[in-house]
Amino acid sequence: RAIAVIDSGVGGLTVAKEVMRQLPEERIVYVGDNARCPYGSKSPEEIRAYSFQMIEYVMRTPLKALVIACNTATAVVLEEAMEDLPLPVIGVIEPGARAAVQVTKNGRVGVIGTETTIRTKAYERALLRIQPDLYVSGMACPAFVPLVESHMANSEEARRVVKETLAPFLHEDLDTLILGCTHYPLLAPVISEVMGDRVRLINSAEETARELSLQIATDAESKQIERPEHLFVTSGDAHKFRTIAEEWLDCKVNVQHN
Ligand code: DGN
Repeated sequence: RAIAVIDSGVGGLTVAKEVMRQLPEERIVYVGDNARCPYGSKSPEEIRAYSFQMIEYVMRTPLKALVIACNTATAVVLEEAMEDLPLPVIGVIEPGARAAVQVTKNGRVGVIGTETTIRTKAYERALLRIQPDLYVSGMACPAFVPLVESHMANSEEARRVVKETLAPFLHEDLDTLILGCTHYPLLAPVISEVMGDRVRLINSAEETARELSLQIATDAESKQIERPEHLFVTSGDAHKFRTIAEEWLDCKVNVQHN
């Protein structure tokens, strides 16, 4: 049985990469809805419909667990998916929130994500459920995803955009910042440079893979597979997807269009 990782496009590859690193014996079936990406600016109804289409598709494969790697989709459908599906369903928001609460010393946490993720206040609710007296400040950063998608995460332009966008955060005395979007770990060096050493960045991808490893018991059958053959399915252009996936994951990948 495999681990399903679903996302609006390529961003969830940051989560898949962490799953491969932390659980190298597990087989991954990744589904990216590139044809309808980005989700960040779509309505909750659309995001719900698209997410459940991906879930229905991937549930045809025998699965151990389902990871909703997209922050926006997690914010909209996680609770419903957990109720409906007969297997562990892990989103990216709870693990990120839990890690932030453990890391913060002054109780002042920032969250950055897409417009929908920030508007739903899903991180804020998750954080305050764990520690009700936290100060939480959210900010939508719609310019960040296009920077990453156009391979500019390390450019001067990225530095300028990140600096300009995060400027209001510099006066909020935050000591922890949650990277609440799949793409942001790729901008982490620039974000860290702008926010300074005092601010710890929380990578939801890393925390999600950790949570997954706690929830599934690696069984004897999968332990015997030395190098599991992962499968990547995209609703968009398989060739484009393969180029990005091989660059981000640093290995050859098997991509299908569906
Ligand atoms: N995967 C989305 C997220 O984590 O919110 C980012 C990409 C998008 O759909 N805008």
